[in-house]
Amino acid sequence: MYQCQICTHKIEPFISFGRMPIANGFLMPDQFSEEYFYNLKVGFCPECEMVQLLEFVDREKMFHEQYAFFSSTSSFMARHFGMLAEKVKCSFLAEVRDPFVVEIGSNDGILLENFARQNIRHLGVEPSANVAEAAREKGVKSICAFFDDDIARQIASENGRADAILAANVMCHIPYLHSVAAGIKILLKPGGMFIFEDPYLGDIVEKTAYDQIYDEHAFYFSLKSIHNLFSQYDLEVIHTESYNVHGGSMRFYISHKGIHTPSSSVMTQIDKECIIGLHQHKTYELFRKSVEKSRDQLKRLLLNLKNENRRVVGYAATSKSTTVTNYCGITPDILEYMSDTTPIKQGKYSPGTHIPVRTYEEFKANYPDYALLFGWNHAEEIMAKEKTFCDRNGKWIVYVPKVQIIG
Ligand code: JHZ
Ligand code: SAH
Repeated sequence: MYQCQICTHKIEPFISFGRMPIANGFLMPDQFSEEYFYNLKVGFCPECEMVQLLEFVDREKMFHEQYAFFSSTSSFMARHFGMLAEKVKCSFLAEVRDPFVVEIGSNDGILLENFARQNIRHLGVEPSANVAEAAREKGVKSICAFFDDDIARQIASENGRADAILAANVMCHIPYLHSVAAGIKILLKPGGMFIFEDPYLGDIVEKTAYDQIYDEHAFYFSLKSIHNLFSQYDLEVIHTESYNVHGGSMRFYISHKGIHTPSSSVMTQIDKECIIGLHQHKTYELFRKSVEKSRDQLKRLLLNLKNENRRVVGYAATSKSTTVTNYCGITPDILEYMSDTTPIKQGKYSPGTHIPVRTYEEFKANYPDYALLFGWNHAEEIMAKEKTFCDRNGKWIVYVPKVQIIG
């Protein structure tokens, strides 16, 4: 029996992907024999409505001094975070004397650099030492730590409380969310705002985006599940916004209870969640069926192309690709290599399936017949810069929201 991380109620499992390696655990051949695996399974809590992993990987195995994901690999994301920073400055810092901004999971400083550049007091809390160092090189103040209520207390006593606490694509990574919520309660000024965004459960379900499910993503948030958690700490969701980044994300604005009147977006979103059925187990059973169908179609397509002797390579060695390659059985005889712009991944092999990761230059120098778009969430950015690939008859294979060939 599995217990909910949030409310301890019994969880209803609904999908299992089998044995999985660490999504960002790109490795060298001498490490193949000691590769770590866990069981990737997801369940739904009928009590507090939180969708969550059933087995967790130790955080130190995922986030460390060799962390492979650098946020600044996407120029679209840099622009997205530039706009978030402007919004925070105009809406929440403009009236404050000497404001202070804290970011949880600040990575290479993609968001905080927008505050550092204007000498706004800021602090990033980032446990992966290599990306934290990259942020420091840009002038972003970063401490190397996992955020929790102890760190919150320490930051508040050393710097005072924060006017804004920001967190992008990190809240869903933290299994011990009670400690995080308690930390927010401690660190946030009475009139301050906690703003965070993560891939949205509604988008994952509606688009069959099963590759968002991997070790780092402990939770898949709905507004209802977020409301149920934070209301226990006298914190309330006062506004939500949807963005199309990372395949569909939800931004939550949270403040101390009773300070702001919630906007109409909150009730509208709760109603939408009821219509999609995010509160019902049967929605997740249907999701599982769609995932299995998607896997079978992708596998069949790739095997057909192999039989026709077509060259197929992966485009972007994303974390998400680890779920797809392992779950669908995509091996080096099917996929020649994966091209990626991140130096730390290049020359290594993909987790579990051991497909070589090569440079982007290699892709450009000798275009394949097909590119399997593992970075489908960046399709607009990627397709805009890969016009030559299409002009030379190259075709894209995408699998979200459905398996199809484009081009
Ligand atoms: P991208 C990571 O997921 C991990 P990933 C994490 N768990 C999460 O939630 C999100 O980020 C926020 C490559 N790339 O952004 C670079 C190209 O090669 O979808 C990166 O290796 N060419 C924290 O890994 C990878 O894609 C390109 O043109 O699924 C990043 O993939 C672009 C744009 C990217 O995140
Ligand atoms: N905010 C960036 C980075 C997301 S990657 C963006 O949206 O692109 C997630 C980051 O959170 C990683 O750099 C990881 O090291 C960090 N992280 C993981 N657990 C954390 C925790 N408990 N506290 C703070 N950061 C954490």
